[in-house]
Amino acid sequence: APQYEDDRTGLSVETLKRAFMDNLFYIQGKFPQIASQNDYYMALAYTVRDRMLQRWISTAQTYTSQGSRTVCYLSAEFLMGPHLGNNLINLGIYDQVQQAVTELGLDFQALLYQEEEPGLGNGGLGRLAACFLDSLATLQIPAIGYGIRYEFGIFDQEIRDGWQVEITDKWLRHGNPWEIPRPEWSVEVKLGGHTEAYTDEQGQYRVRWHPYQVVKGIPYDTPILGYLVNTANTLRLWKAEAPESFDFTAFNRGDYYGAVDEKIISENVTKVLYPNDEPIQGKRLRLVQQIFFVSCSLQDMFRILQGQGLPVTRFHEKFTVQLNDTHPAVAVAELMRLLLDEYGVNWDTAWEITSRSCAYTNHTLLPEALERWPLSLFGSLLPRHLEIIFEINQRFLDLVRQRFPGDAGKIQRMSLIDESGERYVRMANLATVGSMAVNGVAALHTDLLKQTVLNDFYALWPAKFNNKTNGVTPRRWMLLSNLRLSKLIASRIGKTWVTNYDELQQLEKLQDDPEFRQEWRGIKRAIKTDLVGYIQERTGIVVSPDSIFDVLIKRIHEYKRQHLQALHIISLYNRLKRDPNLNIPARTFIFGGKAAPGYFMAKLIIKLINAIGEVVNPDPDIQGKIKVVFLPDYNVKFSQRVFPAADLSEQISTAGKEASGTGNMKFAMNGALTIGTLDGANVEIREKVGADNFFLFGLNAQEVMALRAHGYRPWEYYNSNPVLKEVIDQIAGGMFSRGDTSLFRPIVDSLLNHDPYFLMADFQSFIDTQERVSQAYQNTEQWTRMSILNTARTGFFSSDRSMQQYCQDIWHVSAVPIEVKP
Ligand code: DL6
Repeated sequence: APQYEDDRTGLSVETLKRAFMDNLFYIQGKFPQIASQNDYYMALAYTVRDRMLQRWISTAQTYTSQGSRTVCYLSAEFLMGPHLGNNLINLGIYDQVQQAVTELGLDFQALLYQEEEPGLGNGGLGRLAACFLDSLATLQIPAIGYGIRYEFGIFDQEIRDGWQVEITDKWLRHGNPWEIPRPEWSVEVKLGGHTEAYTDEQGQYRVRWHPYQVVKGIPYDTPILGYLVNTANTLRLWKAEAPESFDFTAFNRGDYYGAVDEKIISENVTKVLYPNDEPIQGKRLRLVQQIFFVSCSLQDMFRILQGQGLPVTRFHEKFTVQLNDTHPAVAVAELMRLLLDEYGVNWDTAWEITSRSCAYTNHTLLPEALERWPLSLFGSLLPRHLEIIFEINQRFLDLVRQRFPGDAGKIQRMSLIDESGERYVRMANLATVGSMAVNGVAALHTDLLKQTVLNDFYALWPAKFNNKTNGVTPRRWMLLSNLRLSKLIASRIGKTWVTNYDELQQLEKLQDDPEFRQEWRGIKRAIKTDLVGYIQERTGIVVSPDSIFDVLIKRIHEYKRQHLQALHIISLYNRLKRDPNLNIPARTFIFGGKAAPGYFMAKLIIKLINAIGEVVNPDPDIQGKIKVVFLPDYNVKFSQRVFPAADLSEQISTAGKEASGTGNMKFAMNGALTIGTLDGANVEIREKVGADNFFLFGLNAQEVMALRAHGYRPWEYYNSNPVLKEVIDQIAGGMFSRGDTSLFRPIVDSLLNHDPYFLMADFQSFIDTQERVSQAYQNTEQWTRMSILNTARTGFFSSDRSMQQYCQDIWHVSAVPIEVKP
């Protein structure tokens, strides 16, 4: 056996230390006395990346030589979170590396924390894409994640005077050790201009597109490791550049600055991620982003196909293209265009290939979030695509007329073009028509999708529709973020639950084991104590680890009802003021989440939460029984500290509004109990953990719809419920705004007059259920038992299960194990 391990692949602590110091010297160009924390982080990241490359290259070689069928996951967002810790877990070298770093006298956790996370997503949808990539690699499924390399991801959030302030997210400023640019695989994307019809030599009708502008896309590749397997798939993100560094015609005209302007315009395409929850109409650049990454990705697939010597007509055999929401829906038209115009395939064959390649995941029923582009904008940017969409539409509507003769309403609703006023292209209709499968992300969501938004399409093609309940990866959300709990679990049921999610059920037999329960509690308390320190560091607020950690972390949105929790806090505060000896456990209300910069109400809700904290936290009358904490800058890195520390998970959206939720799954897996409505995946979580181990409140989706249909009068609840009335009056009367009665008026007015999210209707049920939570928490043994059962019974929500279902039912792909060649 060799005495000396290779510096780039060796895994002994000694070799890791040597490799680390070598990278500090040769890559960062530093010696320890002057090295910054970031230099150390980079040296460590390169040390780990070296150990991934053999897997990555062997994976690519295997897929190429075997011509493996490949999943292409198209998503405008990938919210990956920090890579370093996750890669250590998936390589199985976490402990060795921790030891090596510690022996070098460095703080391992601080180095993990040093990583600037790539915030290339808004929330649930982008994070789901990241979990799916982890699971696909772990399942050894050939897959490429295709997206956009935004120079600035989701903004960083600061809280000043209780208000959200947005700061540019310069995540690339210190360099990104995980990506490798591949300029040799650059492609060009056409925009604007006009089309011209002609007849080719064979007498075929053809179309030529004369674009106004061309943008170059450069792929940046990041390896995505599977857990303890050799598979390393690729996340390929596109960066926009001008095709040449100078436009020589402009240069020759002497218009040097004009030429540079062109370059800047091109590079703007991938400058910034758009925050969601804002009207997108008219955001031309956003549509440019969509066609840009879709076209780059499809062209890349053709390059791969041809590289393997396959004809373009076998595209759908080689690739399955998943559209993550409608953001990449233009792929339907772009794939048709490439086949028709670039490869000379006839319409019927092109349509067969396209509609057998694409599948579409819907992530929202909110009408305002359904994408539609003004026809004028769409046509000016994508004249050829609009022609193709018209043709698809004509053929499609002919089919609808045949199936449902004389139903003009149906034609209007199903058309790819909204003609009710200003004309729009409806992206969800395009995605549905052009896909072989359409799925929702939780059972209830899929049912509602079939009954409402896509009901006409369901009537036409029932077999196209299927449910795929979301999941989250147990690697990041348990192993990495809750190592202590994972080790305890492993000590009793072994380690294979990490990839065999059913095995967590074996914990059920330990629910009554006093020793196990005590260890379980001890871990929760230790993690809570860590979070106490973090809360104090970030906000200056001192909280007790013995209080209930009651957590509501997610994007701020009226439908998610952070303000319902605010009403609850005030009502509890009122009770304690009246009776300071009230026998209820102390609670720490923890909030986190970003509001879209243009979403006024969401920003006002943040202000309200902070304002309540300012009044409640220092009040000596309540003896510290309530603390309200708004943790700034909610992101993946921060959430990894919070999920494991939670006792209570708040999943309180208006029933029928949250498509699935995935935070709800992370909480339950980490042993938090849920208080929630029958919304999204809460329904399935409750089914799995058992009704006794879940705090249910509020109207269900049918009841919400019925109430809306029969005329909902929120002020009736206000008038008839003195507890609610007092709370609303206090907000309106300036109790949380230093006497200013106008500040929170928009919230009060919305609740009293319209209350589109039914807070007033659900208030009493919420308060009563919170009271049950307080009672339950006082029975420590019983609470621990419920906590254990939540973890034991939520293995189903592993994204491995979601991915297995997509692979079987939609993609028809199978595992390709990778052998690493030395
Ligand atoms: O499917 C992932 C995630 C769901 O868990 C959330 O319930 C849903 O709100 C979210 N949707 C979005 C909105 N995007 N669009 N369109 O992020 O998807």
